[in-house]
Amino acid sequence: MRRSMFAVLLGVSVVASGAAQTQAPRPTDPAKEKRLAWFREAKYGMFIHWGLYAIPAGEWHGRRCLGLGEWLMNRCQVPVREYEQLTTQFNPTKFDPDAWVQLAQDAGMKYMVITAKHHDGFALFKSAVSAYNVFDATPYHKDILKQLADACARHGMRLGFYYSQSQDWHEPGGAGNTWDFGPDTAPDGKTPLKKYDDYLRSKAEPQVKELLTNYGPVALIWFDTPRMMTPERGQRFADIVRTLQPDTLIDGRLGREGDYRSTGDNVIPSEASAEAWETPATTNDTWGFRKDDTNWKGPGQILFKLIDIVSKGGNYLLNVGPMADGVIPQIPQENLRTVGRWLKVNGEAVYGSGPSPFGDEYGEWTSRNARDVRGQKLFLPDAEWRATVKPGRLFLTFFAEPRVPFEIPPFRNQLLRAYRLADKAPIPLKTENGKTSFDMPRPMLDPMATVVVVEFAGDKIVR
Ligand code: JFZ
Repeated sequence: MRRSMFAVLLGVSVVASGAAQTQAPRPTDPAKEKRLAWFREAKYGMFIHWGLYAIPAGEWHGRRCLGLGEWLMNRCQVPVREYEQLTTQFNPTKFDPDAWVQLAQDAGMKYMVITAKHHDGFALFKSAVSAYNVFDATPYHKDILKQLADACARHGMRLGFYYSQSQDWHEPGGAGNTWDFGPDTAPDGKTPLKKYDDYLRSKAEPQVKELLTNYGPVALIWFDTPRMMTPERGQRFADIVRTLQPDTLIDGRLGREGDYRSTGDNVIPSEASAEAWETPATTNDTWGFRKDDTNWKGPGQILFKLIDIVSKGGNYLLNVGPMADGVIPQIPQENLRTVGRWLKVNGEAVYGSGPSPFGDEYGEWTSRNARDVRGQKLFLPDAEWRATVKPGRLFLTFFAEPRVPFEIPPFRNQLLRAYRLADKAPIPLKTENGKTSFDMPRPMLDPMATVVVVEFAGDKIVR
């Protein structure tokens, strides 16, 4: 049974409509594959959503604004002239760029992506194009991105920039601010009613140029919510990126094809894909800090998602939302470090590893006629184990004690030996009737996740 290539799986169950489709492999673009090499190896990155919205932190003048913290201006329809006043309070004296990079490294993350400018239009960098930025408009009077870029360079960490190219609620020509500036488009949903191209040419495009000029090598630009971004408009950004830094990756939300695919937020597909892709995800239920959101994902949940994603060929871009003073909340820090300690011991199963050669371990379609809320057939995920591969080695990561004996799904290569990754303890393999199995020693060495390495003859698994 082949599942449709990018059927999505939202927590439990959302799957793309339509029957299973076999997607023809795309012709590979060698320049693109070269740009992507580090990304495919890295697997795990830190997303940082930080801006003026960290000050109100989900509450405006005593009123809760439900939804994502960084959407406060929109959700509470705060007029530009009022929201702008936050600049006078932005003074993150506890911001320590080295501490942020250290956290990412302790967590085992290999790249960082920070909001250079989110939908509210406020830039975390010194910009000659718009004074609505941290250097010119706040008492802090320092360039956040410059400090972070320097720290990343010192520690050998790759840095990318999120840039909201289309939505800019601060500018009359930008998309999204209907409460100050009226609707973006005519009822046809296409014809701009705003001076959208003027905004793109006078702010968004020159700011992206600044990002690619003033901060050293930029690992990637993370464009987002491509409202009104025709392929032509997207191409203008792509040209800027390629001209200034040909190695910089473009994410999947520019509005024109990028270097890799971005899934929906927190969405993990239900099966593997050979195409490069990334799941952007939250550690609680918001990106920008909210004081009332304490729904933190625990280390076990984070680790499962990471291995699940890697076993499907993707990357995990996991967010933290620093507070207004520049400090990342303590609980996600601890949770990330717990996963990082696991990765120190078991990282071979993750970094540079390819997707599972199997697929049945992801779960199965319901055999009953059950539907999800969207009326689509239900996928029932399994979370007992996941597989990743390197040449000659298969990594089986167990999140729960497997049945004894555990049967290795069949493949043609000769099996050589098995051992536990964390302490190299040998695990005897038993072959009976052409089926090979092993007994996981009990109790599991690490109840959060224990990796068994199976060595096989040859480079690639042949089923
Ligand atoms: C966007 C932003 O609006 C949000 O504030 C945050 O920055 C997030 C990472 O990206 O929100 C989206 C964009 C795309 C999808 C969902 C949320 N999507 O494709 O499902």
